[in-house]
Amino acid sequence: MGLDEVVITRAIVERFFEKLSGCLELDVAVVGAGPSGLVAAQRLAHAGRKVAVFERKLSVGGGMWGGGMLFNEIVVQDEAKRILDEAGVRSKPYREAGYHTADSIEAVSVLTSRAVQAGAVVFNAVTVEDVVMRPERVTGLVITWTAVEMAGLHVDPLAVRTRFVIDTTGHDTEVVKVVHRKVPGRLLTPSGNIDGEKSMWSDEAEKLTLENTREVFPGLYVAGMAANAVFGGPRMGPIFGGMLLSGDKVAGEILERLKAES
Ligand code: 48H
Ligand code: FE2
Repeated sequence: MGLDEVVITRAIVERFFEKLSGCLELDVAVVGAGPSGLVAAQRLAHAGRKVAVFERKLSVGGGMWGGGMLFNEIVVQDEAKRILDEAGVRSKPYREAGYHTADSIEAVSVLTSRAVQAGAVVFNAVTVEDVVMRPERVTGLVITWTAVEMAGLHVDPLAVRTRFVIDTTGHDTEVVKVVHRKVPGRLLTPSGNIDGEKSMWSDEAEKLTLENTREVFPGLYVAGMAANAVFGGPRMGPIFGGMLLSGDKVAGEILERLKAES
């Protein structure tokens, strides 16, 4: 059989657009494919929900590839080890009780493969630049190619509709920032504003990450590092248990909401 460049091209174009048009109306849109976003997407998709993940970079995994300061091992605490176990990420107990380590490359690749195989569709190199709002609720996302953003081209974006959005964009908490800019003072934080991330305090930060994983504006949840950045919690350093547990928690809460609202 002779290979035909145009058949190859048509196959890519058709399959991509099938995938994209299948994701224009979602149950949940996850913004950012770091550890918290990947875990949330996996759990939601596994429960049969229509989920897409939009990731600005070409690669998924966010800040997990580099472990701590590029030493490619991650640490998780006892409470979070079950998430690595359930996904099939191997970990080793450290000699101090309560700490476990895992290879960060294995952690990213296995969590990604679980999410995708559960049915979450990942769109890489796509940046979320705005939200769709009906006055009192976030009802969609405004997306563009990261390449367009990088080149500074004046190109109008496209939109997807979704019942819930999860901001898992990490330290920059980009979706919440957009909403805050459009409707200042109206976030569901104590101040109504973005309270800002505090300095490192691992123990407190890991607890608060879970507490801060919640709805921050109708239709918009925040999870992972973004949760502390929005609600004024400290950073935790390179311990990833809170990120995994936060992704798991936000998925559980949204599954309840979807059930209640349908
Ligand atoms: C599309 C976007 C956009 C956008 C950003 O930072 P992440 O790894 O996120 P988390 O919260 O799952 O994990 C945080 C962790 O990596 C970390 O930084 C920790 C634990 N720090 C502790 C400390 O003390 O520093 O991933 C976020 C992802 C990235 O891949 C971004 O490229 C992506 O979101 N992203 N994608 N549209 N507007 N903004
Ligand atoms: Fe970080």
